[in-house]
This record gives sequence, C-alpha cells and structure tokens, in this order.
Amino acid sequence: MSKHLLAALKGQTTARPPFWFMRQAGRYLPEYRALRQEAGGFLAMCLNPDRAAEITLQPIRRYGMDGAILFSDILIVPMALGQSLKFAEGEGPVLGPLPESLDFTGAAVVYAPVIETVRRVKAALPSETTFLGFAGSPWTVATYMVEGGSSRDFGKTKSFFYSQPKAFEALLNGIVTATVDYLSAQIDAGADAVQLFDSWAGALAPLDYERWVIEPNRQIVAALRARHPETPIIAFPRGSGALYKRFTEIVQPTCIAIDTQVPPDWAAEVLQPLACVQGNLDPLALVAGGKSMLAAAEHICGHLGRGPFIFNLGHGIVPQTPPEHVAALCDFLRRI
Ligand code: 1CP
Repeated sequence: MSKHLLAALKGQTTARPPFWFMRQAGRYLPEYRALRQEAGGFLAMCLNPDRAAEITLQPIRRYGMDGAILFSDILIVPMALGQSLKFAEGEGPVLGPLPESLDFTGAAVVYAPVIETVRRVKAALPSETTFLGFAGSPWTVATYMVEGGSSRDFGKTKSFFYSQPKAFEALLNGIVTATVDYLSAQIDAGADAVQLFDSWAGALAPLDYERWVIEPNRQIVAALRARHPETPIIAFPRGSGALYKRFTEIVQPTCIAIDTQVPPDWAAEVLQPLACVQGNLDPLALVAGGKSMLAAAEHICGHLGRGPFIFNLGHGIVPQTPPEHVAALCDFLRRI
C-alpha cells in the first residue's frame, strides 16, 4: 500500500481520508502509562531513544493510523538554547531563567537523542505509515521561555514584546534558526514530513500576530523548503480564526491544520484551494464517543473530503479519552 497521508500532503484527493491524531501517544494509553512508571519522568522518556521510539510506535501497533508522530516535546528547543527545563509532576513544564543571550553551542548534543529516536522509528515503521517530525513555532516556544512555564494570558511575554520589541525579535530569530536546524536534522534522519505547532497563536492581536506568528512561521517554511524542497510542512496556528486565510497565503505551508472552532465548510472554500487541510474533530467528542462522535466526524469529512484532506483532531487527545473510542473512530474512517 502506498503512503496515503503523504499523497494527501502532495495535493491528491484520496479515496478515504488519511488520519492521525495529535497526542496519539500519551496518557490515555495503558501501555504508555506503564512505560512512564518505569522511565523516571516524562523528559527522561523523551531523551531515551529506546523508550521514545517505543512510545511513538505504540498507537500505530494498536490502531494503524496513517501517520506516526515523533514522541518528544516542543520544549526541547529551549533546552537546546541553554535554558534549563524540568517537568514537575502534576504541574507541567518549569523552565529556568531566560538566558541573557542564546547559546547554540550545546544544541547538537541536546538534539542527538531525539534524532536517534527518529532513526529508530523510521527503521521500525511499516512502509505505508508516514512519519511526522515536529517542533513548536517561535511565538509558542517563546511564551514558555519568557513565562517560565504554562500561562493563562501570556502577560510577561506580551509586556516583553510591547516594551522591548527588538529584544523579543532577537529571541524569536534565535528560535527560528534553532528550529530550522532541528527540523532539518529530523528530515535527514528519516521524517517524511514535519508539523509546526503554534498552539498559542490565538492569543495575539492582528498586528502582533503578523509579526510574531506569520513572519517567523514564514521564515521557517521558506528556509526548510530551500533545504528540503520535497518535504511537506504542516502548520498549526491554533486559534487563528479569520487570520487563518492570511496565514496560509503568506506562510504557504503544504498543509494547514485547523482547530476545533474553524467551520469545515469555510475551510473547504477558503483554505483548501491554498493548501491541504488537516483537522478538526473536537477532542471532547472523542471522549464522548458513540453516535455524536461519528456524526461530528462525518460532518467534517463531508465538507473537506472532496479536496486534499487529512483527518485529525482540532487539538490533542486528552488523558481521559477511552482507548476504545479511538478504535471506533479509526474503524469509521477506514470504512468511509
Ligand atoms: O506523561 C505526561 O505527563 C506528559 C504529557 C506530555 C506529552 C504526552 C507532554 C508534556 N508532552 C507530550 C508529548 C508531546 N507534546 C507531543 C508528542 C507527540 C504526540 O503524540 O502528539 C507533541 C507533538 C507535543 C507538543 C507540545 N508540547 C505542545 C504543542 C501541542 C499542543 O498540545 O498544543 C505544547 C504546547 C507542549 C508543551 C507541554 N508539554 C507537556 C505539557 C504538560 C506542556 C504544557 C501544555 C500547556 O501549557 O498547556
């Protein structure tokens, strides 16, 4: 069987929609929780190629999605730039003080175990499965670097760019450079495509969005395409609303991933002529399962299935998701 998902990324309309799910490896799977118990923490798991490769493959073995996503985290890049990182149990990420200047000298050493994971997954994956690498987009990564962790309103980050736009721009430029190198290394090691996660794109006013979301994503896509012209790039500027159109026109990703709130008929009309579209089932519909989940999935496929389309969620799978609901959704998508 050929690579279904890669065909959609290359602009083909496929007979059934290829599918994978953001956060398809993770706490909703008992086999993930078992490994995590032994592994000594989330970050240790990300930096152990044996474990990270195994976790990447777990959902593929169970469900046979068309795409596998590297098991890692977007916060590997701040670590590579010299900022300390730990994951406190039940608290999420905790980053040390923002470095005065970004230090790239240790980056290759930090990336090395992740790149080794890419090689191992590539060697083990069925040939029909498309392998996705990923990184965070600079705005989203910068929020963690400046806030020191997760945030509700990004108050510190916004004060930073409003009061010192040049310094903030220098930080984003550093993240752009580090991200291009990191994704290039993932592609060289075997990733078939890459996804850029801009999870907090929706927090910005339009003018700020232009400068801190569109421009850095555009630079990364242009630089990666110059180095790897054949490798598809998926962009996920979550929460962009009406700005999804402008983002897609200017950034020119191969595929645009839409969040839960984007109307599929609007995406089919406005975004699909510009790029392959990926999305956008509500992760909570997957928690509910049953008829309402299947009706929501059918609605999305009905609108987007007539052009290049990859079925996914509008954001990541949540930990309370029953694994059998994921199985039911995969069955439905295979039969459609
Ligand atoms: O076991 C655990 O408790 C760890 C939970 C977990 C997992 C499974 C974290 C901590 N990261 C991950 C893996 C992960 N993160 C993947 C792996 C591939 C997959 O199966 O999809 C990916 C692509 C990410 C990307 C990521 N990390 C994003 C972007 C996507 C999104 O969810 O919006 C973000 C924002 C992060 C930061 C992060 N990682 C983990 C936490 C708790 C957080 C903070 C989230 C927040 O601020 O709300």
